[in-house]
Amino acid sequence: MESNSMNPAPRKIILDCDPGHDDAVAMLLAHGNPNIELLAVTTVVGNQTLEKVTKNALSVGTIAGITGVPFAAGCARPLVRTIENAPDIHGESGMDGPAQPESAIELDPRHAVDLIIDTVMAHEPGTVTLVPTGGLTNIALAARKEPRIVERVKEVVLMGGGYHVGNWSAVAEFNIIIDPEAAHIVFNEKWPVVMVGLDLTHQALATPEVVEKIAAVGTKPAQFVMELMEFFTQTYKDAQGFDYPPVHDPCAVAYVIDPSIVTTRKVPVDIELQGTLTLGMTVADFRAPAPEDCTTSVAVDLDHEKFWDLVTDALVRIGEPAALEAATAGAKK
Ligand SMILES: [Ca+2]
Repeated sequence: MESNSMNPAPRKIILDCDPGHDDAVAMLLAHGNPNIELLAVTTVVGNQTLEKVTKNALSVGTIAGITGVPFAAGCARPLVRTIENAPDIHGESGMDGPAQPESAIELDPRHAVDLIIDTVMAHEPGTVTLVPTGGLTNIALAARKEPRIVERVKEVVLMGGGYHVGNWSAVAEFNIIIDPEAAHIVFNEKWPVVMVGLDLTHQALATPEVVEKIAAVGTKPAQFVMELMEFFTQTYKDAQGFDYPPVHDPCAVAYVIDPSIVTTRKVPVDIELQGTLTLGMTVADFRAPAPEDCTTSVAVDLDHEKFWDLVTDALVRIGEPAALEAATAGAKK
């Protein structure tokens, strides 16, 4: 029933990310889609160190031409575990492949956790959606530091987990296993959680057809995405045997834009913290219909064509951002 044209007001989101090739696409989609109002971008250790992913986030913001949106750095390590990064997938910089422009964006002085809390508390209850596309450290700490955000947040639409599949272990996905205690906090709070996991994102493959469509946009941001996909294709082939890379993170943004693109199923989900083989598993209990008070649901099926059309459309709308021109000119001097 939902469609782009029927959405009356843009959905307000905070993107909490660890760019990251697919985080970059998520940010471009969020910025370029008229049904999303990007309130803040926050970063968290994950695909690379906090310092690197924060630098990458500012670069992507510059490439996208994002202005007037605060960017803040968050947690530099998980709550309990030691730091685990993913250079085999994202390279040494966390976003290897394309050249990065000088950042035209200045970092907000606040800690990401405080920016998340401030932003949620400053808006009407039920209007702000959190979209975490990295480990859940910042989100968990925000819920602990200011518990009132839990009932104010509209929903948490996160990329992470998988109910039938893992990628960092046989049964656990990277964003969850790098900080399982944080994930445990987020999944067990009373806010609605939509888990956009590997079951869904492994359907979001950047096929040659997709890359061709993006190339046809013909702008610098589109060229940037193509170069990201080129690198991502190679590492996903080498590290995980994929023919085409699954572009995980924008799937969560796409669900917020148009829920008809992603079908979901309500099911209790909890996080394994004790398992010797199953640490960080998102355990979904499908044995019976979900109880009335169940707050978690999982993404099941993706409309591949509509999804990539949204990404392409966002790039068309972004065009050639003036801020990028300025930053590129500055870098040449
Ligand atoms: Ca990510």
